[in-house]
Amino acid sequence: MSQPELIVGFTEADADRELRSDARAGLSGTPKWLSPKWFYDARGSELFERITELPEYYQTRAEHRILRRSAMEIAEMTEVGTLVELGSGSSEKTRLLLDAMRKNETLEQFIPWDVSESALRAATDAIALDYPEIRVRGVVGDFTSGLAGLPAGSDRMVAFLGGTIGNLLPAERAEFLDSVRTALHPGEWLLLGTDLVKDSDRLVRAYDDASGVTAEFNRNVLHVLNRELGADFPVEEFAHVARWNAEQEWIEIRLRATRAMRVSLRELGLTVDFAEGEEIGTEISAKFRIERVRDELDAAGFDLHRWWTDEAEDFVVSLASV
Ligand code: AVJ
Repeated sequence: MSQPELIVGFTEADADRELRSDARAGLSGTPKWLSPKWFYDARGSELFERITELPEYYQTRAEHRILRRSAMEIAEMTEVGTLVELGSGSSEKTRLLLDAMRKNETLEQFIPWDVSESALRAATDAIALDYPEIRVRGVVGDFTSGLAGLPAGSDRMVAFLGGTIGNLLPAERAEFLDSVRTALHPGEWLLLGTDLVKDSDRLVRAYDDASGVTAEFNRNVLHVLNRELGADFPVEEFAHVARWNAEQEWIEIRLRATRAMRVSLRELGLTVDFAEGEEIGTEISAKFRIERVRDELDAAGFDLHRWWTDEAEDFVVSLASV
């Protein structure tokens, strides 16, 4: 087995600098806002893994079913030599694609790309062990700010699964899709997973589960600020809020201060006042209709070739090319 390579384009120090500037900007303005990317320290990543197993959180299972059914077809249609996976995390579902591409004997390298160096190391080691004939090169980086540094190639597929594109606002999505299209050559591919608009009660339950795991996941961002920035958020005094925004067709996750309070962020020399009931936005998770997926891909210069949904039409995986 060849040793997996790791290209570090984003260090702990970069992450720290970005957390500081995000926290300062997000907590000084109105309404208050913290980016969902700060959920994912070790505990946050573990809580997210637990979310994927909740009865209410259908997305991961739906996407898995879709890929189980379509992976061979995807491999045959695209015959790529390089698979790039953005936000790869544990790369579990990617194995379905790797297995199909291996059967097809075209795949030469796998490039998982993630901001978390620790998650990436674990994933690259595991994949390199199980797929010894594939070259594994991990990239540590924040792909939302562009794909500059994407290893060159001419027969690549970028996979962005899990519905994570829903965390971006429409303008950010357009910019992101444009940067992916710019990084790719004609004939190369994008495989995109998006959650679909559905009954709002089901959506809200998926983000406000009965056992409270999502609430813990949401509050975890305050633990991150307490630890990394010497803040003194009384974490348990923030309530988890999940709301369906019918106009924008996205779920909004927030943390609501249950009393008036003043919080200090020692490392930033910043104090932040909260009114009772004041909320911090921590995430949007946009839900799509297939026409919108097509329109946004089209606007970014992609051609949608095929898409697959699960039986309940909860989720869609789309295959597009430049
Ligand atoms: C990892 C961004 C796809 O939006 O459903 C799960 C994160 N937040 N529960 C999502 C999440 C609350 C998740 N993504």
